[in-house]
Amino acid sequence: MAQTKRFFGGWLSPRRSTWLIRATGLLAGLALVGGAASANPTSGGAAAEHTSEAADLEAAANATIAPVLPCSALAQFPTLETQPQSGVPDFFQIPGAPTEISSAIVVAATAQAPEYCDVQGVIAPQIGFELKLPTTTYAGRYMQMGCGGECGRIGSPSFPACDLQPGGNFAVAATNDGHTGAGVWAVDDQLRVDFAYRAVHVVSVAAKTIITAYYGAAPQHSYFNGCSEGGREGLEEAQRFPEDFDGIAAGAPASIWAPLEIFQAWEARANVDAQGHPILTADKLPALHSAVLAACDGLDGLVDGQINDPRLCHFNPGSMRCPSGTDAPTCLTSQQVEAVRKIYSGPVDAQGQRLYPGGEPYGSELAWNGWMVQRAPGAPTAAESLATDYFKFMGFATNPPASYSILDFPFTEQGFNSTRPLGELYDATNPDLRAFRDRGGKLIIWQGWADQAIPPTGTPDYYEAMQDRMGGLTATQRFARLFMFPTMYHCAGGYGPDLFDVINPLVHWVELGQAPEQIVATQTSTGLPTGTVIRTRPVFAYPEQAAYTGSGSIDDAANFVGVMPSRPPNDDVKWLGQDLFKAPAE
Ligand SMILES: [Ca+2]
Repeated sequence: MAQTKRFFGGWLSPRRSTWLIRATGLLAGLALVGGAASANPTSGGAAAEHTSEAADLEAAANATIAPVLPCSALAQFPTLETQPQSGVPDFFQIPGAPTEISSAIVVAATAQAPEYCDVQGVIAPQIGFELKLPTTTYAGRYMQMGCGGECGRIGSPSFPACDLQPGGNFAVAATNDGHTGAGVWAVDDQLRVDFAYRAVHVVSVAAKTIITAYYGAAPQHSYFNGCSEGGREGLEEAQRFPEDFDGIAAGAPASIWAPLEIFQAWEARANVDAQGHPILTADKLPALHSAVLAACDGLDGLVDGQINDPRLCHFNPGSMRCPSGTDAPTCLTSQQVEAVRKIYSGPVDAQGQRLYPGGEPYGSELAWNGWMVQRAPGAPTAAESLATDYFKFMGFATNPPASYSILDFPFTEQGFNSTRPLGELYDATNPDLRAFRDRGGKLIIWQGWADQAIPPTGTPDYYEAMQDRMGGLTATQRFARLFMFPTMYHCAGGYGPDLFDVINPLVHWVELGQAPEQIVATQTSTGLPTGTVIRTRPVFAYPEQAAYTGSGSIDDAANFVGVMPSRPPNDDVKWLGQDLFKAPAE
């Protein structure tokens, strides 16, 4: 049993076998049910001992774990001084995570979700969460979903597919990070801490306790999956609470949080004239994007409508300048040329020192609509809203006056340093992941090279710091891998292949020991998985690059191979916050 064994097209690690032994041991007592067990009832009971080992493995792999409690037994209302039901622990006594469960009801199966016990609760002081516990299809795995923006709402967690649990489902949870709405909540110091890192941690603690009570056993494997703010949460977990999750997928992490708000303020300011009017308008973006592609597509060695590494591009917006006294959607006014330069540059002070490790990446132009370019006249942009909320309510120990606006933020070294004290709370930039690595944790970081919301250059910059701290690229890749998707915008969408799955690679890595070498991204006619496939393209573990073999369609991933650059890329960006990528006390 301790040997690695092939089954279901995959490989079992000794660790996985341990799970199987434990799961098989539960067969009689906990009524394991599932696809294989249903098809062959004898494999679902004590007779499993008499089947061949392969059949045993197959049955256990497909097995699901049934609850040992009715769903409604999980509800607890400490405020009403009701005692927990018999056999249910008092969730209010969870160390560091006093929990009230206000609702626990069974929700019927739909086309998108299995039947599940819907648990809604609060962890003190006011961390809201929802935990969905499959009633008949739970397969022993827990997955916690990340949030977006500054959170403030519980995004109803969905049930992701995973080929190691055919017919089975994760228990899934999500949290509002301890507050509702935007901005004003952050006047409370405890709520700042809960948002920064505590909420995700205590929800994982409470969820595992509830799972243990409901199914009679703790989850065998725990995962975290998030993008943007959720990517930051994933890195916070790996850095601060390495025991919480076995596998973490951190997409487009907003991990250099405080400086990122300076970036947002800069982008918003870059596109407003002295009278407060927008400079660059949405009608200019298609021509700008086309001009950038024409200038930079081929720099990666293949003219395919993709800029594989925008750092190679040096597009001059002045090349699009309209003839004097004219204006058209196909050209930029002189004022627009200057605004576009600032947008690509990202925040700098008067001496040219960077206040963030990057600006808008070349290729991202079409996604600027709504970000720092107004979707409609007078509509607030995302960059302005995020930066305003942050500097008014979250960014300083003492909030500025109510009249404060991003026009008041000085793009100076002093201005940068003024964000440091609270940045220590929110930033997830510690490269020392030894504790996470040593307990067997696996980390997939990913981002789009055309991310309009978080400049993608900051992510390889952090990954390089991680390599420096963790013993180099090879040693780091044993537990943490980075995937950069060339044409992808922020967390979703893009001007090329932007659909991919990160769950299966993560689960396979954690449970089967299969480190992901590549992730194939797909582009479809509609941008949805149901559309007609236009292109597939592999993305290799950074810094390996996809290279065309020279024959066959460039729209078929099969015609690309991974090539390591002859020299390792230098991902260090010179900027004022380089010291943030050091472990505390280093
Ligand atoms: Ca190209």
